[in-house]
Amino acid sequence: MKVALITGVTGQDGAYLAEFLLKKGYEVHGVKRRASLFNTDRIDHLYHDPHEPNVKFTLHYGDLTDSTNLIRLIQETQPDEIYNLAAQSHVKVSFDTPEYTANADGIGTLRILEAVRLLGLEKKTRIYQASTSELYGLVQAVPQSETTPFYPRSPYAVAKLYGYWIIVNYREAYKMFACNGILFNHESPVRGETFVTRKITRAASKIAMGLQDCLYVGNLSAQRDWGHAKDYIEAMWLMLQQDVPEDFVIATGVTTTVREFIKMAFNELGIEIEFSGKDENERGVIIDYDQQKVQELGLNADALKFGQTVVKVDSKYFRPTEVDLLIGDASKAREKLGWIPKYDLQALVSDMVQSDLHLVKKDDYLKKGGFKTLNYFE
Ligand code: NDP
Ligand code: GDR
Repeated sequence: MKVALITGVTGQDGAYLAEFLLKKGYEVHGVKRRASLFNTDRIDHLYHDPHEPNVKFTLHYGDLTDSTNLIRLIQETQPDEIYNLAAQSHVKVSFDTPEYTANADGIGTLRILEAVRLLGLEKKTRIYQASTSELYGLVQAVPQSETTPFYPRSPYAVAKLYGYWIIVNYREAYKMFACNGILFNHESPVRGETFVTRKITRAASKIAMGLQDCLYVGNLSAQRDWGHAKDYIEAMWLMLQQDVPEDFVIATGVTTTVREFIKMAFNELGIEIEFSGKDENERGVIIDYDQQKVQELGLNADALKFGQTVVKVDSKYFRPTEVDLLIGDASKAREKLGWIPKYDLQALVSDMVQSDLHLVKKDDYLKKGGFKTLNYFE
């Protein structure tokens, strides 16, 4: 039985990957951070009481900023594969916490490589590094492939650039099996709520139920190559099953603006949005809705008014330096890994909106039934 260690197991990708590896028969160890509240929502369905027999999924406390912790965890678990997914992963937040981001995302990668080396596991342990399309930053060429030059545009991307190159360096210097997956944006119903896609699908669902008036966003013209996380975690695993360690771009090859994503999300709910105005004055307005669909989905028709502004721009969401256009060329992954995504953008939007609508309806139902979140301070 193969043993995998996943850092960032409580995050979007960590949760999907843990589930995927457990289904493949792996023994999976996950690293979670200590928090003052439970932070394991995404993996609770995989967790079993450690007192039960044959438990295959174990959680350990840890942090990428703590070398001795990482050395001990790797020594205890002796992993065949390490998936380094842990990171301060929010690009905008990295401008507020640049030093921490460099420590966790950049030096954290080095700590893992050094731990494996110190323990003499270079020949046994294969390492996957969560690299990113943010490395391309300021557009040099499109579509972006493994050979496109990097030009990072945020403290996050600069930290990940260090992570990328230290993986390449240790592979060349010490013959370690270490790979960079240069993954373009990938989303899902469990995407963090402050990333733009999830922010949009949650807000559209709330607006359609009459529980929110307006969605405030930043740069509507940014273009991203959005795929589904379920497809992307499979590519991570495939990279570590090859004979030779290499870096791969993982992307759909289709790019879309934030503006268009918003339209698609509302459309999934039968609501048509039109944008007008420029820059900070741009806004999205309801111009039509499909009454039959609204009824079928159980939305709040009284809350939907023609001409109602449901999207506004707030400059606080702009970044000091932006990445305008990402579109990936995953030909190498297709040819060498046989990787082909199953979800297209429409299927992704649909999956996310349906899931958020379900959650919003559940909350609404509980509220109407007189239940509210327990407030200890009341
Ligand atoms: P998430 O933000 O959902 O998850 C990040 C995980 O890292 C969480 O489990 C978080 O813990 C953990 N973490 C953060 N800081 C530390 C630390 N100092 N020590 C230990 N754990 C830490 O990210 P995703 O799942 O979306 O992404 C996974 C990885 O892939 C990240 O490295 C990200 O940068 C990278 N990436 C993501 C892409 C995407 O589109 N999703 C595209 C390309 C790369 P907690 O739950 O406690 O916050
Ligand atoms: P990104 O994802 O920065 O690409 O990083 P995010 O969803 O945060 O932003 C995508 C684009 O949307 C624009 N945008 C907004 N973004 C957010 N978060 N909130 C808004 O209100 C908003 N309005 C417009 C942004 O300016 C940007 O252009 C993600 C993360 O998962 C990284 O960890 C990963 O490396 C990259 O994807 C690939």
